[in-house]
Amino acid sequence: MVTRTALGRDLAELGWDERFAAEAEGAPGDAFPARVVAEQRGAYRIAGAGGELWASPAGRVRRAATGATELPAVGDWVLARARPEGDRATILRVLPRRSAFARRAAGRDTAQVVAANVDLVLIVTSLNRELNVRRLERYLTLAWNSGAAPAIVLSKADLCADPAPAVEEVARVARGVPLHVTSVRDGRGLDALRAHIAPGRTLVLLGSSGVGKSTLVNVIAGSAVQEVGDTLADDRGRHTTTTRQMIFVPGGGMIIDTPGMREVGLVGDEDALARAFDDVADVAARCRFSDCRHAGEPGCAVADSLATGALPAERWESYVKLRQELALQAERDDPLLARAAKARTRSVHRGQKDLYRQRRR
Ligand SMILES: Nc1nc2c(ncn2[C@@H]2O[C@H](COP(=O)(O)OP(=O)(O)OP(=O)(O)O)[C@@H](O)[C@H]2O)c(=O)[nH]1
Ligand SMILES: [Mg+2]
Ligand SMILES: [Zn+2]
Repeated sequence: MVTRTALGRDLAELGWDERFAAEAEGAPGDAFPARVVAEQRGAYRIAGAGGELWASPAGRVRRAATGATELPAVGDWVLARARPEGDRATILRVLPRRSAFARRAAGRDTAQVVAANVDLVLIVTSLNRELNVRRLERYLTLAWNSGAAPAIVLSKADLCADPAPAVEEVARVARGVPLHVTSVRDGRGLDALRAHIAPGRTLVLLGSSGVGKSTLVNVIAGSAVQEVGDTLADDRGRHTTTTRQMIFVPGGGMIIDTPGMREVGLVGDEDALARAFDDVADVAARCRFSDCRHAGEPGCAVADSLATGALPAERWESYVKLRQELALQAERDDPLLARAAKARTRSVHRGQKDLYRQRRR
């Protein structure tokens, strides 16, 4: 396997390590590892030891993918082979991901990987628009589900007279998650953000359109690599960035800039939810019955905490809503679960029919 050429970008700089190398073992001799740095309508820009080139997945890779999440995504490590033409490559295999931020795309039922093999998920929300903690809870659930650590950026602090109340509100729904208040106008919080960047490390910036993701990328990269929205369009969601793209920070480190998200559809499991709602999980753990459904059982700590206000009602309702959404999705995604659910309904119907029959007799 080719791991370095004369043109070479050090693979370790791109995030390659022994674990990926072990996954790549047994690859054909002419295959080389590369990282997906951009995606445009099914074509992938990959960066490897020999530089960058465009690549497309082998037919076999496309056919084997049972869903969109199995196709390459920005941040993925792939094994590729140069085509005879030389300037293009074929993706032979996507190496197992260490982390993946996925969500359900707008208007679609299927999950989509937004960024793969990231170390830190930076959720950006601006301080001059109405802060939406419910939306933030969704992002945090997805972030915990990704396998990467989350951090929150409250941007445009210069447009907010007093960020303190917002910071407090956010801290309540994001216990223990690093929180950065930033402004590119007065430079606030930027050094703390830069501290997350290191050679071989990958960050992804996520959030609504217009919150200043690309602006932060430019400031951190030290040059205008990404186009940003004009000031008039400020916060109106112009969707300036249209593709996901990995940017190399001079001195080492990578940032994936993403288009503003319209919808943050949930993907994940109970574990991710329990981490995003660790306060709720803590309370529920104190219920008398370990299988408490928090629906009027005696000794229910949730009911007690709601009564005293220790657990805010909105927080609990949000948790219940997201849990239902996840359960519904899990049923949709898992044919076995779906069949079980259908069988359940059928047996209920059958039971009802039997009941009617008995009554008629
Ligand atoms: N006042 C102020 N404006 C900012 C700040 N950061 C970004 N902006 C402005 O916000 C607008 C949108 O910034 P972008 O960086 O394009 O936002 P984005 O999140 O990348 O948006 P999409 O690419 O559409 O998802 C631009 O006019 C920026 O100049 C900030 O810290 N303070
Ligand atoms: Mg942008
Ligand atoms: Zn309970």
